[in-house]
Amino acid sequence: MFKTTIVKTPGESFIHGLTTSDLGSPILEKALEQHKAYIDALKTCGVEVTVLPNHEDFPDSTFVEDTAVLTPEFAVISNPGAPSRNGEIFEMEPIIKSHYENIYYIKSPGTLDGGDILQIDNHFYLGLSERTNLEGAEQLKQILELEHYQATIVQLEKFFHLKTGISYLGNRTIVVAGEFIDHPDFNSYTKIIVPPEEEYAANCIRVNDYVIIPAGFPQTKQKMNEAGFRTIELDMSEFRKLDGGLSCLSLRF
Ligand code: CIR
Repeated sequence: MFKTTIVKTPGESFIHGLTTSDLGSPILEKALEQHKAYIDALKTCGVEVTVLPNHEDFPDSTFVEDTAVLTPEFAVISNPGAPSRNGEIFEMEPIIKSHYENIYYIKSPGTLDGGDILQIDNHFYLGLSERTNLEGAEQLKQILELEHYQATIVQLEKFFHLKTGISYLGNRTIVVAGEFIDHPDFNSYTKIIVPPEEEYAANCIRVNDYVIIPAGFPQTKQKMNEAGFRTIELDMSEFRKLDGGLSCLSLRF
């Protein structure tokens, strides 16, 4: 069960955030509405939501997930791999300190984005991506093993972040797309397979009794519902334009 979440309002500079997509510039007003709906959905799931104000120096800082890895016992402040995002951790650190006593740090030359870290029960999967390097992943692996978790490092082929292509729903069930559908590291789980045309729906979040999914992906939604998961759909169009998904917009613990 999650009790608490942290989100951060997009600022005016949000429209200049990093992207690899060709979906056009986000519309700020729409992004703000979608962000409000996201907060409402989290509240429906029964969690407290701490809303941090926008910070104009950091266009991507609404994607708070990348700044930390949180567990019930300890927090790890990440070291985001994009230079324009690295300073986001300094604003997040005091907030995390207000919730945790046991805090670790990923240190340079290690880099790590929270979007590359997937927890499945007591096992973490650490993606190596454009943002998370081997040094960063190995630092986190050591921390996790010290804290009695298991950790597996996974090399990404095409996905932006690990969680762009895989999510954990609970009950040993994962949602997988693209390179993760037949990936040997994930073969022991029950899989909900996302078809190529719905790939964006592979990033979804289980929050207590619900799975929050992006709107507009009916096949994936149906498969989740048939597997017994209750879904809440949210329009994510403006965050998608900046390579952002549902998990990126919150820290959950
Ligand atoms: C970036 O390039 O860093 C942002 N535009 C998107 C970050 C998405 N975060 C995530 O998947 N955890």
